[in-house]
This record gives sequence, structure tokens and C-alpha cells, in this order.
Amino acid sequence: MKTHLSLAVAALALTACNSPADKPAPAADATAAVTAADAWCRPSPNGAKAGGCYVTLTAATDDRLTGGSTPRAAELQVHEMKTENGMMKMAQLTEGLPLPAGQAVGLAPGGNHLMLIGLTAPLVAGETVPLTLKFASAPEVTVQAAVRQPTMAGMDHAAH
Ligand SMILES: [Cu+2]
Repeated sequence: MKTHLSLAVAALALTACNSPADKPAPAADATAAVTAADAWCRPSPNGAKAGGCYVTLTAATDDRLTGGSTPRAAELQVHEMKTENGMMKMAQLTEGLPLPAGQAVGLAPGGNHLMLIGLTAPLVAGETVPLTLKFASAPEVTVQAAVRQPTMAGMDHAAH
């Protein structure tokens, strides 16, 4: 019994020694940065506990938008819209939203968006909401999002 045990330990030690120790180190890039433009939020309907915000992000190096925070809500999540059985549903992007280097990634109504969950007060058109966005590599960015109605073509007709 004792012999078997020590053999097993020896085998384990050998395995550990043989495992590749030359894993590539993560690229420590000091230039990792994300610029945020055109941040805005939709006014939240009366009594709604959640609100949608949108922004255009451009990362200097490959990165991911992982989440964020705002003093206006308990949580700020990154959501995607997907169609399931003909129904539009939204889901949290738990792995974050990929931001390829140098490419402007737009979050917009009907697509990826920032979800404010547990609003402290309704988002009212005309006010400004600070949003702090967090990334996998780049330092966090705080933007001032203007609360306004969407200005998409066709919106006037939708109001009829
Ligand atoms: Cu959402």
C-alpha cells in the first residue's frame, strides 16, 4: 500500500515537471485605451426600474467592454439583443462585448446596449447621466450621457 502511494506521488511530480512552463505572457500594453463618443440614454418610462444607454467605443488595442457602474443605478450591465423563436430578447454579455483594435463599435437601440438596472430615479430627457465603463485591458472611462429621445429615421411615423 505504502509503495503504491509513493509511486503515485512520484508520477504526479513528474507530470508537473513536464507541463509547459513557457506559456506566453499576456501582452502588457501600456497604450491600451478606449475612447467613448456620443453617449446617450433613452428616457425611462414612469416607474421603470431599468433604462437603456448607448455609446460608440473605439479601442486602441483589442479589448472588451465588460461592464461598468453609475451613481444612477444599482447595476450597469452590457446587453445584447437576440431573436429567439421570432421574439426579440435581451441577454447580458457575460464575457463582455469585443472591441477590435481601431474599430468603432456602436451600441444602439435594437442592438447591444448598456442596461441600467435598479434606477435610483427615472431618466428624464434633458438631464445628463455619468456612466463609468470598464474594460478587460484599458483603464475605465467615464462619459456624460445625455438623456434624450432616439433620433432615428422613421420615429415620427412610429408615433402616429
Ligand atoms: Cu438590456
